[in-house]
Amino acid sequence: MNSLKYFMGAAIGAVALAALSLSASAQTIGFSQVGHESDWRTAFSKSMQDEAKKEGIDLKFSDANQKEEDQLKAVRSFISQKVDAIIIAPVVVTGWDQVLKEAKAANVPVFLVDRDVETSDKSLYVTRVAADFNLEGRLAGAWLAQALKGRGDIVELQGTVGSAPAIERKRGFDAVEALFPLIKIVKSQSGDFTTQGGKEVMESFIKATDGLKGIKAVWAHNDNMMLGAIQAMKEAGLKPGTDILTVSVDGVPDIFKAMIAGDANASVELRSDIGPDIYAVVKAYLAGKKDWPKWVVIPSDLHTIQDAAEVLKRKGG
Ligand code: GZL
Repeated sequence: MNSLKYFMGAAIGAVALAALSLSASAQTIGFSQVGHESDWRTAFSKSMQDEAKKEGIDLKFSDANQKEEDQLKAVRSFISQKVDAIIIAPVVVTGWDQVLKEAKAANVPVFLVDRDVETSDKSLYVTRVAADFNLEGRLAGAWLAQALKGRGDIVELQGTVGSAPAIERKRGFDAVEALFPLIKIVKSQSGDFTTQGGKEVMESFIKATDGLKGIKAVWAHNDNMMLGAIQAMKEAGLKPGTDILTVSVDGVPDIFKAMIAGDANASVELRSDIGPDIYAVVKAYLAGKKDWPKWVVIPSDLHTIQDAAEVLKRKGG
């Protein structure tokens, strides 16, 4: 009996010691980031890096410059370095099963953030901390439907082809516009979530429609493409924000400056300061809380000129 009691005591002591040492020692986390394609992305990266410093996390940060092959390389490197956890913001939804299986085989827990993957085996990752892109598309679609009073031709600047935000924002927006048969997307093309991409696509739209003739609004899957489109419209002598309404997503400081200047109308804010939310989930998991839902949702809400100045101030703009 005594030997059993001793054994149990020793076992409990060892587990407690291991848990204490895990929480006391700095965790090493590998983070595979999409890139630096937009103001939102760079703000999100800053949140992850600043918060890691604050919490004493040893963060191995990899910027893939929007290339999936570089993300896959980074994740395999994190596995070989035996990090405590891997965080991935996957640039596109496909092509992840194999590397996620390698992480699972190596007992390295994976957390998805921001974007999403398509996989039949959701046990390959612990959870996903991200906004609801479909809701963001619906919020943008609902605002525009009422602003257009239910009728008008619009053009669309899509995000990165094959990325979860581009797929789901389009789905959400289209679902709302389907309720308004007199609202029609007459041109739609990807600007890859960049300012330059949005500018170039808008320049081609202006050329193809003889100066956006008959176009009442622009819908862009993120603010940076909209900011590029606004540049192109103004260079063509058009009046975005008045003759041509604008709605986009991210809520970056420059879109609120454009609203205040009268060049933009609405943006659905996507929180970028989510480093603390993400590390709270990862640290709780590493400390023993294993039962996470497959999606921890970060709220998004729509802003217009009505609260542009207040939001810009909150963002330090
Ligand atoms: C959405 C995020 C998108 C942003 C863009 O969560 O993945 O990627 O809307 C960024 O600014 O490029």
